[in-house]
Amino acid sequence: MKLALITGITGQDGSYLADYLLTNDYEVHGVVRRTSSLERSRLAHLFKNPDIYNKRLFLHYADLEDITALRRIFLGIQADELYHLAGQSHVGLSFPMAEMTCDLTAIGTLRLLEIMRDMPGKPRLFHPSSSEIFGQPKSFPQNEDTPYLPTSPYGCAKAFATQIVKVYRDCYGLFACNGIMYNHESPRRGENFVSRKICRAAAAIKLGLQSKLVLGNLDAERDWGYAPDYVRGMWLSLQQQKADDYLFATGETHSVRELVDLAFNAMDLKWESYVELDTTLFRPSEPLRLVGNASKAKHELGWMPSCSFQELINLITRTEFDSLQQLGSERPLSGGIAFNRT
Ligand code: F7E
Repeated sequence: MKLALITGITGQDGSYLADYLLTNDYEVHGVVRRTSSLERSRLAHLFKNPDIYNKRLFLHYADLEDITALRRIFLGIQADELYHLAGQSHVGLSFPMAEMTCDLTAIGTLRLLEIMRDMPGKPRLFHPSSSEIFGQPKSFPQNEDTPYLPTSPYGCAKAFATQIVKVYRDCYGLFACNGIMYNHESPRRGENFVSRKICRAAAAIKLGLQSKLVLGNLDAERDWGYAPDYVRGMWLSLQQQKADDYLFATGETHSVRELVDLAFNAMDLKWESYVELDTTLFRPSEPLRLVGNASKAKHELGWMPSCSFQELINLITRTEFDSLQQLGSERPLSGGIAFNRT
């Protein structure tokens, strides 16, 4: 049985990756931050399974800044594969929280590489890079050779982390891969990312639980895919003979406005009646359009995206509708206008 260690296991990607690896007979260890809330809802289905939790799925407490705790966990587990998914992943919030973002995302990755260098049996490392490293690219679609021109603290931190992974691979022979991930969404996406925020609002408005949706830049264009596909790409990257970098994207671009239109259409609503713009939600700078060319991953890994943009937005909106209907109005909507300023 192979052993995998996942930092950021409670996030969207971490939870899908845990599902994927457990289905493929792995023993999975996750590193989690200590927080005052014990809610780890994306893993709830695994905790409930007596054949999985504390049998093939184990959680360990450590912060990314706590090198001693991390080193102890890494040495204790001696994983075959290490998926480093933890970090501050909200691009908008990286402007007010620039130092924290760079410390976790850039220096956090370097700290992990340093621990790996000293380990006797070195795991294979997957690092999720981001299309944000390209910022305002000069060529479309982007590929693995497109120069980095990040426009946010998050993009800068990811550019550093991506490059340092390559440096450690080349200098120290580590099996370390970057996956350049374009936006990938699902019903498990955090509520302050635009796909989930919009789909949740459309469902809540349909159910009479919310009256309006406040958004920032509707003209931004992104390449949006389905998160479980991207998690499969992470695993495939580590199954190759040689460590390399791969870009994961659908090759299609859509605007935030199109996303709004699809989500509200799925609920038979006209979005123009409910959406308000708020300039404070615009970022100081951001990529206008990003679209990726995943030919290398398709040819070398046999990777393919499985879900169209319309299917993805329908899936998230309908899942929101069902879960909000079940919850009724008992739970306050954190994705609603009162709380969500991102
Ligand atoms: O924004 C615009 C916003 O926050 C998408 C992360 O996973 O993908 C993600 O980063 C677009 C941007 O994702 C709102 O300005 C308009 O143009 O869902 P998002 P992101 O910033 O693209 C990349 C690849 C990553 O690596 C990141 O970790 O939507 N937008 N109005 C808004 N965005 C948000 N969040 N909220 C709004 O109200």
